[in-house]
Amino acid sequence: MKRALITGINGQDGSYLAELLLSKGFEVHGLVRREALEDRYHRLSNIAPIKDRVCLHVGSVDNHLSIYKVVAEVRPDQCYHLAASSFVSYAFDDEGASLATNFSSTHFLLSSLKELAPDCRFYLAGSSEMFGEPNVTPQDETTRFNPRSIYGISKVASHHLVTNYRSQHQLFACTGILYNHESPRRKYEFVTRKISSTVARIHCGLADRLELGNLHASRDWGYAPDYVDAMQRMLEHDTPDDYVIATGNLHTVEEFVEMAFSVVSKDYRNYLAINPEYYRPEGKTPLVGDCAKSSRVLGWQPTKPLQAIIEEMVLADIRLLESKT
Ligand code: G4F
Repeated sequence: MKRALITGINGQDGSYLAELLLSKGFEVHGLVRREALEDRYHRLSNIAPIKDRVCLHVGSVDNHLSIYKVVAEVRPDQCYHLAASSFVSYAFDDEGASLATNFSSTHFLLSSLKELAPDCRFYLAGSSEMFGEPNVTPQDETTRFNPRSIYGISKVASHHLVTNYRSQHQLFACTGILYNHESPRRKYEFVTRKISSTVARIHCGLADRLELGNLHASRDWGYAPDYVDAMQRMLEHDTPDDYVIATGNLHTVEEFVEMAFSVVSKDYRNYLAINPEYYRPEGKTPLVGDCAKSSRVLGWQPTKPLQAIIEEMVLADIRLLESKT
């Protein structure tokens, strides 16, 4: 039986990936912090339905020794590095912590795998933020990186580690350059979940307004389960490489809001308020991806249109509220 190790296993992507790997017959291992084990209800909620089928290891991605020990114990065939400080800020606040965690953790994993499991296939969760302010649109694997956030910089630096371990140490290592991907498991600080959860609260009579920042910001939003499928395809392919994973469709935050309110048959203009506190300056060139290579080489395609993703998110948030009353 093949073994997979996932960092960030309880996150949106980690939990969908764990389910996918279990369905394919993998033995699934996850790295979690000690406090997550003590507070399973809140911190391990996404993997609650599969908790008896995954093997959790206590450790921290900030700590080389702890990574080394887990890799030594699991000796994985595939390793997915999804854990990261992932909120995007252009303010460069708390830059040391994000840089250190995102870059060092990639290094700790790659160096441990090289010593202990050199045949293990490695996936790094890269991001469209690596392109930051791109010089072309749409972006593909040949587009020059030009990050404008600490998060983007940390992912570009990590990606360079991946390509070096691939070429210098013959590790099967890939970076997936993933554009925004959403689901009912998205964390609340991201705009899509903020919108779906607030629409649900408004629908249930628990809120009367939705406060957002830049409504004209646009994103290429896809469906998280499709994106974890792409990760797995990368590691199952014959040769290691890097891939853009995106839908190629751009929508504004305002369009997303309108679609979310349409799920509960309400006019969004009656509820929307702008709060400059949430405003983030947009780049001049929109981040929208060209997934032709992943489609051609991996046979990957996005499966769910944005309206259907939004409907799933809003209905799930309504069910969540109703289950609490
Ligand atoms: O949902 P967001 O916070 O996601 P963002 O910054 O695009 O980052 C996400 O996707 C990246 C690409 O895959 C990942 F690398 C990253 O880790 C994360 O998963 O913001 C989306 C857009 C932004 O333009 C933001 O300015 O929504 C705009 N926005 C407008 N009002 C808001 C709000 N974003 C948030 N979080 N909250 C608002 O009230």
